[in-house]
Amino acid sequence: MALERTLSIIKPDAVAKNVIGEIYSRFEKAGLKVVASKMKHLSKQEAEGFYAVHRERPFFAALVEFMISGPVMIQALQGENAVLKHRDLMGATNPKDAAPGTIRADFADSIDANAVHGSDSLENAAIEIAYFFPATDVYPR
Ligand code: RTP
Ligand code: MG
Repeated sequence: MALERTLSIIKPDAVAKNVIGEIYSRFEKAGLKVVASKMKHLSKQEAEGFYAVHRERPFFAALVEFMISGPVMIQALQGENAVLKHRDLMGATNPKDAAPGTIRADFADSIDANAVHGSDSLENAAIEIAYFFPATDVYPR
């Protein structure tokens, strides 16, 4: 197994529910370490740029509006197999399909307000971490 980094976002719905600590605890118990972190209320331009791969999808406008509806908590996580491990902790995109005990099963209300984001590949993880954090803000450097 390889030591990887992945990007995690606790979305506005979960920040509003006051479960940042609960979600961080799940990361830590699974062996994922927070190596960069910040709270931010994204601008429309930042959210559109982050989800640019979905620009042509029918849900794009709703996704961007949701992501700018309140502050988010953004973190880089590091650990063995971090990308897949984090996706497993998150659960399926639609909380109706998310396995019991996953973050989305426990905290997401709908496919739109689905509590968390996680990078879907090692390649995208590097791009997404760099989108929010200069290399000097990820530890160890
Ligand atoms: P994320 O990028 O947020 O971690 O979620 P994901 O990989 O599980 O899902 P993705 O396909 O990348 O979609 C990004 C976000 O768009 C919303 N979505 N809505 N209405 C729909 O059919 C639909 N499909 C996707 C979700 O909020 C999803 O998290
Ligand atoms: Mg995705």
